[in-house]
Amino acid sequence: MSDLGRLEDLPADYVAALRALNLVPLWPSLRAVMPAAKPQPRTVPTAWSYAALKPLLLRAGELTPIEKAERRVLVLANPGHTLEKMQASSAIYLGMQLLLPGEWAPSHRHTPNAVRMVVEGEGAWTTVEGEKCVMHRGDLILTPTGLWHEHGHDGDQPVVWLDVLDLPLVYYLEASYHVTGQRQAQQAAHGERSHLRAGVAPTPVFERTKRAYPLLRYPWAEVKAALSSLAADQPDLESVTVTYLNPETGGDALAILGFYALMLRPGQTLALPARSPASVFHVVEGGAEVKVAGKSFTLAEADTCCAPGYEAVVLRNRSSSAPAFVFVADEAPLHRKLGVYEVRG
Ligand code: 1HN
Repeated sequence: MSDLGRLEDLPADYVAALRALNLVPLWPSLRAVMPAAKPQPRTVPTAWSYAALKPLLLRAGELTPIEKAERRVLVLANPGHTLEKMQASSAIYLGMQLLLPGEWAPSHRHTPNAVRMVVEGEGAWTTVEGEKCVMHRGDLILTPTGLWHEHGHDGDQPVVWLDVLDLPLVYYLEASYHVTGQRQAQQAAHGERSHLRAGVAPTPVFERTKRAYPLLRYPWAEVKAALSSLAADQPDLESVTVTYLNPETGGDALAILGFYALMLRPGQTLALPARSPASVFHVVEGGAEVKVAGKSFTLAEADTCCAPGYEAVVLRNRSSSAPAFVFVADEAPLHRKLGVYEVRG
């Protein structure tokens, strides 16, 4: 590969004349915007210990009332992007949110898509377009783009959940904004009652408009049961993984980020191929070791880490007697839609 001309090789008056007309020569920057063979991601492998962050999150509960925070969140920021950018990867935002008993995080809607993975505590709920979604540990609750949502808490202990949003991407697109609203009236209809039976889905014949997101709450008990059955039915299956789907379209639950749950059998080591999307791993039950790009993280229950794209990831169950369950988020739906999705052996 030939060396390309540098900016310093050009006469200063020429560069100044270009700049005055808002013009830039491509060749000095061509290799930076399109590196050879593989991107050079800013995203660095990073892990966040729940035990370490929890006291700081609880302290936020003392320091800042919910009225002053709206959403009381500590952002899991990737230092490779600089902390101020508040991103875990180029498209993924992660945050740990605290809601205390009796608190209410007011209704709003916004363009970024969000999901919540419940980490700890009972008694909280999220209302999405009037549908009350109770929050138990491990449940996944969607708040898709444009839908009203608010959080409340009728229990007596702090509740913490992991927020995963496509905020960095939507912000980059200059498409990020929110609208605040009134407290929602809660309706009886529940997508999870009618949409959670695998194999059949409600089929509107006369309805002109379908809800784009018919299922908003994916209870952990159901997901865990699916993984456990899959593992028992297929003893030789290496990757015991399920995808959170839209039950009416069969497509990904949300348009930009993908969500999955995987089970590591006792003692199992699972080598995932290098794929173009960045990904996030959050331990729901058990303990796991994650190796990526020369880094190794020992994760306990409720710990979270992120991995850049284009790197192989090795997951290992730290227990030889119990399965481990891991929630995964990645940028695969986005990469597929853009045509840049790759798996590299
Ligand atoms: C948001 O609306 C929530 O509704 C949580 O709980 C985190 C981070 C950035 C922008 C909006 C929520 C958020 C957020």
